Amino acid sequence: MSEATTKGPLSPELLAKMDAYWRAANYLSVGQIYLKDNPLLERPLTLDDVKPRLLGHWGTTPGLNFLYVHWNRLIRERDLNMMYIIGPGHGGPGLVANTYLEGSYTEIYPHIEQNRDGIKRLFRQFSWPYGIPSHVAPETPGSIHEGGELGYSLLHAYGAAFDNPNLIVACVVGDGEAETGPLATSWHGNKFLNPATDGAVLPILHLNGYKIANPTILARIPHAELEELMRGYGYEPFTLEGDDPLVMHQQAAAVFDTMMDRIAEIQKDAREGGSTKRPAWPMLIMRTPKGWTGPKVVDGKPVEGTWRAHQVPLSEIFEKPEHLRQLDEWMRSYKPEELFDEKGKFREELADIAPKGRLRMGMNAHANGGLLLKPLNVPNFRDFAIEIEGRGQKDAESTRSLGQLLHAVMEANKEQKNFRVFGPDETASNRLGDVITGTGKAWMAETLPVDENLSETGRVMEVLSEHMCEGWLEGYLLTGRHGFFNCYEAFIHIIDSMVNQHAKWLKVTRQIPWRKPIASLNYLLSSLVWRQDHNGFSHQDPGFIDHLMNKKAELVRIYLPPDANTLLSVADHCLRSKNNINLIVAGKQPAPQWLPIDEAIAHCTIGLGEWKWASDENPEVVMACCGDVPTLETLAAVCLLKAKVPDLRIRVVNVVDLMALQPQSEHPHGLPDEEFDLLFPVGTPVVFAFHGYPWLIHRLTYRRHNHDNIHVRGYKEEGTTTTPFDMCVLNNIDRFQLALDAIMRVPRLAQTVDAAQQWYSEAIQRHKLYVAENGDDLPEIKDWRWPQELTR
Ligand SMILES: Cc1ncc(C[n+]2csc(CCOP(=O)(O)OP(=O)(O)O)c2C)c(N)n1
Ligand SMILES: [Mg+2]
Repeated sequence: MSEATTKGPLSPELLAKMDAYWRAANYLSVGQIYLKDNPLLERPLTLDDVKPRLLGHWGTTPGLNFLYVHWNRLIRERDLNMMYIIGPGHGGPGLVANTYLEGSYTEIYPHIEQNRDGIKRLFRQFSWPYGIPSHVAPETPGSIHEGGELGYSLLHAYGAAFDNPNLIVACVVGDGEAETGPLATSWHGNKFLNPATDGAVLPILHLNGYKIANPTILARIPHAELEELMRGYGYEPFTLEGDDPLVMHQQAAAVFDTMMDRIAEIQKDAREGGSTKRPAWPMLIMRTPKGWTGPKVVDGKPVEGTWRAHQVPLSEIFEKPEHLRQLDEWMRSYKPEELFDEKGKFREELADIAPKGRLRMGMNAHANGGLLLKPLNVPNFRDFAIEIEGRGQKDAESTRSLGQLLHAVMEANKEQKNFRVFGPDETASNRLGDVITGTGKAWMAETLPVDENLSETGRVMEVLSEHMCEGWLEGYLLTGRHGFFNCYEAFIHIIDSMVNQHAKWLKVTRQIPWRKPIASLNYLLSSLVWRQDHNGFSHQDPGFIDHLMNKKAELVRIYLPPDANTLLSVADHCLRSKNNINLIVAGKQPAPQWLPIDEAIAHCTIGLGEWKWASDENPEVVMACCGDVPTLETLAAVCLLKAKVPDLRIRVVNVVDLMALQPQSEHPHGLPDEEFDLLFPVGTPVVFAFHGYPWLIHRLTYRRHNHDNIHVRGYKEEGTTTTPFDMCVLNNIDRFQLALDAIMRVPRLAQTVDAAQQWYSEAIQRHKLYVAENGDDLPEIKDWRWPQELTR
């Protein structure tokens, strides 16, 4: 060893062991991509040893492995509680290799033994049918992050660090990943992280220079500019650059010691010195070659240090003998005989430098959040119920009651600090303001006297980025806590893709016995399509319901409570549930209140049911509704019908739990067919007013016996800035339309259809003229109340 390589904090012995450890991780990573046999290279490689399909990503992996070895040293020397999140999750083989070397993999999967057979199985299972995925995944010990879809690593890291003061979350951000919108905004997590009460996030920008086929932006701006960028985000940037492994180990050890010391100082200042300043947390820019230590040149073209190293650098093993030879040479360059004994066991003296027990990153309990999950204390939601005196006589903002419940939940969990509310600047606008009082909103940036409720210990997380809210909440849930996300209905689509990934994670974890259930991901969508009084078309889109509906039935719950008491009951249920994605859609505008709390609870428990107080025996038509505005319009339509055809027998059915409409075979909440048939008798027409796109109701009910008689009205993409009732008219979900629909569907009223159509046209014309002239809805519409004499 030259003097240059021995200079640094690592003793020559430790340096040699760390380098050998890193070589072992690299060896096992390459082996996973290529080999199905001959795992220790005890004979020259032949084509029979090589997998028929070469799948996986080499390029990012050596850098990730390098960091793992260094985290191991820091954990051992400083007794750290550390998690590792890798943004380029396609570096999966690296994390599998490292958790194998530290022993956690074998503990969780005993068939992957610490010997030749075990390594062979480890190699074979990777990217193999029914084996393990090529990315980090729920199957990977120590991971809370899939990383197949790039962009969310730093958000997950911050989410994990909130309220975990003793945790350090090391997070690798790919330089390509850093170009994504969600990642680009995530650097701002440091404006919300409190060094006294939260853990630390240690971002590593992995500047290997390339993506799949292109250079990365951040690798091609002057280094000083990149450092300025990071300083501008409020970090203290450190740099590590080079490609000589031994020199790099020493330099890395030195820089990580400095960074860890900085973190310790920052935390001490805040925890003992009482500093409330926003610190400049350290971050690292790590400039190393893509595919470091891999083949330098293949077929005459440079590979190491270029984008060509991204996936499988030698991809024509079966076509080109030279590739097989190069693979053999590459794998032997790691000197496997020095790393594994004759039985294939990782050599004791090398294994010994890894942390032990729960300190191993593959065994960190935070990465299996369900292990740490404490039940949420949910106070009695009946305390916030609205008194109902006469159906629909009193208006209330339903979400305001929910805000009171959420505030009480905050208070009840103040000690255990495991509940946060997330929202993109809309928590107050969504009438959930009560949750902000008391605890305040998290904020570590500057404040001015004009600000309200900003606090470094705030527990409501508000930032105008749906990506940040979603990513933080996911990280918070995945590490064993509880949360609630409120958002405008139209803009929740921004995180469609993120919820997809979370749904995949939950689906897979349900099949993995060692992954314990985590708290559900809860959404409240408010500021709904029907009531965009000053925003209009841009703010109108109920399609997130359809989006979630595609996910695995066992995961997804969708609720449309029609009033405050049903909302409270639904929210209570969601806050207590596990491993689900719960979507609640509820309006924030003053609206009539229908059900006393006991009735609300009973109604929500079944998920749908007849509102007997508004219904007749032996119905000739069923007026069904789902959502608060459709419920109002339906009841108003019943009232119109009663005036026009006093002896018409009508049943009102309200649906809170959309999933109950499906057959039981499709969803665990599905109503049994016999009960469905009692509610919607075969042959009886159903006029169904739905909050969202109408086709969804057909999709959910197409197997029901009475499906041919279900006629749905819903949002059909007619949006604008207009009056609330005119929105209904534009989409044909208004009370006049629903009443006309009923008349047109009831056979004995066939003779009256022409007259009813005439009546409908006149009513709509009157409405249109009035709205155009007065800029507001007709008083008889606006002030309409359910007539008490119609209550049975
Ligand atoms: C959101 C998203 N877009 C595109 C891809 C396809 N993709 C997979 S890897 C990759 C390049 C990643 O580059 P980088 O983050 O620099 O990772 P590394 O160089 O460490 O492999 C791309 C574009 C993806 N996985 N996710
Ligand atoms: Mg890259």
